[in-house]
Amino acid sequence: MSGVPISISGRMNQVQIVPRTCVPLYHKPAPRYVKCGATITPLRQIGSARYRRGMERGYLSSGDVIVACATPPGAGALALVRLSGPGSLDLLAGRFSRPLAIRDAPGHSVVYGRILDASGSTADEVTVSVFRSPRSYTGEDSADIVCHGSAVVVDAVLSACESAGARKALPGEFSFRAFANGKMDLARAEAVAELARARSSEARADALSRLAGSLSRDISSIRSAMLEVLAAVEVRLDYGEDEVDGDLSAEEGKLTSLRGRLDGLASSWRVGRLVDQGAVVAVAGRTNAGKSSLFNRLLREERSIVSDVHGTTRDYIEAVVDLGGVPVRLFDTAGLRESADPVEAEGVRRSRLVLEGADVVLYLADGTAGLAPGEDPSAEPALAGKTVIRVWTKVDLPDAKDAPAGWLPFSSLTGEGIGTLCDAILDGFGILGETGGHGTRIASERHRRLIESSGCSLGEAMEALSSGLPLDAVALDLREALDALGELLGEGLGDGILETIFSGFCVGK
Ligand SMILES: Nc1nc2c(ncn2[C@@H]2O[C@H](COP(=O)(O)OP(=O)(O)OP(=O)(O)O)[C@@H](O)[C@H]2O)c(=O)[nH]1
Ligand SMILES: [Mg+2]
Repeated sequence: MSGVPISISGRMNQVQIVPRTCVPLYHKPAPRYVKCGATITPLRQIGSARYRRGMERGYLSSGDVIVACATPPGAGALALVRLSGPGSLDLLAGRFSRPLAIRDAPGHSVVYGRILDASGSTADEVTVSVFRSPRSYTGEDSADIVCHGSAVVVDAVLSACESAGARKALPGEFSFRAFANGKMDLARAEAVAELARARSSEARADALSRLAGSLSRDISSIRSAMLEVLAAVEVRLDYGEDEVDGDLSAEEGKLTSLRGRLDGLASSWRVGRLVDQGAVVAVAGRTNAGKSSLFNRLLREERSIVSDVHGTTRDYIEAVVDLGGVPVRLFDTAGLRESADPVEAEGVRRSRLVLEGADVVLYLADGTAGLAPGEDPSAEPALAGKTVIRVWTKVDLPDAKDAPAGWLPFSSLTGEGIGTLCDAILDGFGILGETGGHGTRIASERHRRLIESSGCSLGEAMEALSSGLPLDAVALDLREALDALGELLGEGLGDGILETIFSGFCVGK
């Protein structure tokens, strides 16, 4: 191939190099194309071949040593300063009381000593975990320095490293390097950030599963199966349908099942997003219905003022609570009534805005007073189209009436009905029966968009196939479906998009 200009063919297979003259979209020499196209490129090749070049052009240059504190700012017993890059261990040795101990340390070993500043004075006593390329998080030589946890100590250790030539790492730059060096695909790198910000046990479990590769494996297996179908289509394109045995009905069946898998992943986003980012639950109802009492009961603290005076809560109050593993932003609101008092009326207006933005609304009615004439949550404009759970409160009181059908009996005083209420809320999120033993879930908007786009292209391929359109069109749709999945794993993305994704990570990750 020497002397022939080359290009990287479609995004489906990143490192497949073909003469530029062969590039036209669906007229490739079949035997070679099918053979190469049916192979999934190892991640290592994707990272090193393409993105290293991209990085050198971008603001995240890969040749230098980077340093950052990986633990949160503020006082703590210990802090972790992370150093990575070619030559990072030599650089550290130059600022260490026992330079040979660092230089000679094997990978995955711990060295004790002192970090020295530029003038040779001790910055801190530390332990250093030494990692050698490629067996490190970033794939480069790197060191995790555990120092004492005060901000001034961390600054002194950082300054010592910077004075030796390291530069401050950008947000997510360690993970970017891990991705660029083929240590993980983009979906797994994103899971690192999700894990770092996980706010509930469910979010942690989901992120851990994605970090372990559950999503990447699902996507890769869908992609392999799609490539097989594409190969079958391409063979017929190149040799003519008459010259190839059998028809494509088996492939049609495969596409239907792949579409189902993609739809399943896409629909897991609703719950995945709630688990990752939290859900909004608002408590609504007329004044004195028992809203603040229920709010406090769910929080297990006396947060909102409770009194028998109608209109006690005048503004909305927000708190975060873990409900069945889901982080929930819970809102107590002002009782819904017409008021001549401008302050209360403003509180009601704001509360209605909260209701409009809620994922689930608990609408409370005082079980002792019963429903007021004309009281009907489905007639409340702020609740239109909402998931509304009707709660019949104060059922511990002797004068409480029986809960009407569709209303959940509840007492903030005794806790009666709280289990059913929590289940109803989770059910409202679509989570009940999902927790525990669920398959892979996605939480990222980017993943949802790409999976939906892939499913959409696959649907078009199926339609083209069943309606007897030329196979060229089927192949084109299949490639688009494959491209979207490749993009999810980080293939074919420009520097700008990658930098945007990684800049959302914490510094030190
Ligand atoms: N026995 C009993 N009393 C309750 C219960 N829930 C609320 N109450 C009483 O009902 C009165 C009103 O309760 P709140 O929680 O302040 O009602 P609210 O809906 O927040 O009222 P506003 O803020 O005025 O809209 C208080 O005296 C509470 O102690 C309950 O489950 N059992
Ligand atoms: Mg209240």
